[in-house]
Amino acid sequence: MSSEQVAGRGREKRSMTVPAGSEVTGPLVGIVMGSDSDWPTMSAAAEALDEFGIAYEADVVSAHRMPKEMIEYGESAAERGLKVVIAGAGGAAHLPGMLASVTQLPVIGVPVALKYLDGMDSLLSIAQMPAGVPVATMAVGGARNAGLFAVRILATQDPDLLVAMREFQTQLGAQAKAKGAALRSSLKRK
Ligand code: RP5
Repeated sequence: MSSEQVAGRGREKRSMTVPAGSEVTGPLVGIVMGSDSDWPTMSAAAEALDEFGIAYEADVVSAHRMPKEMIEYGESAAERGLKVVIAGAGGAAHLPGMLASVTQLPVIGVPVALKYLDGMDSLLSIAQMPAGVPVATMAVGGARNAGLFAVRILATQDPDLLVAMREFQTQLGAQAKAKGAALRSSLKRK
């Protein structure tokens, strides 16, 4: 996957206000990953952001293979207008923690499962951060929740987004209740 900027679909794209007071549009969330091989997992974060009309950018920023660019990405993220960074990596997954060390933005880490160890290596590499440098670590492969968590962070400053999240949660509850009803009715038929 090449460097790309993807605007939110489905809802009107959300904009941000830069310090000078002028209204500009740009990505609010940066989705980065150690390799394009992480994208099949990480694309679920992008899909969740799309559902809420959140503009995002997505790129490969490898902590080990392109460390200088990785530091530059983290250092410039806030001034470029990003509000949240979602970082996914597999194996010795140092990308989320290293980004958290050079940005003041919230970093959400997604452990990507590789061929061996079922993603436990990725999970521990991302979760076991030293005090003072937090990373909000999702479940192994939990990129959809990373996207939804980013929406929740943005919703603290956006009443419309808060309403949209409430609607989403209501729908989620309705779907769960429908599953229960379907299960109960299938048991009655026996
Ligand atoms: C990690 O190494 C990446 O995040 C990816 O999960 C893994 C494998 O990368 P490739 O060899 O597929 O490029 O840094």
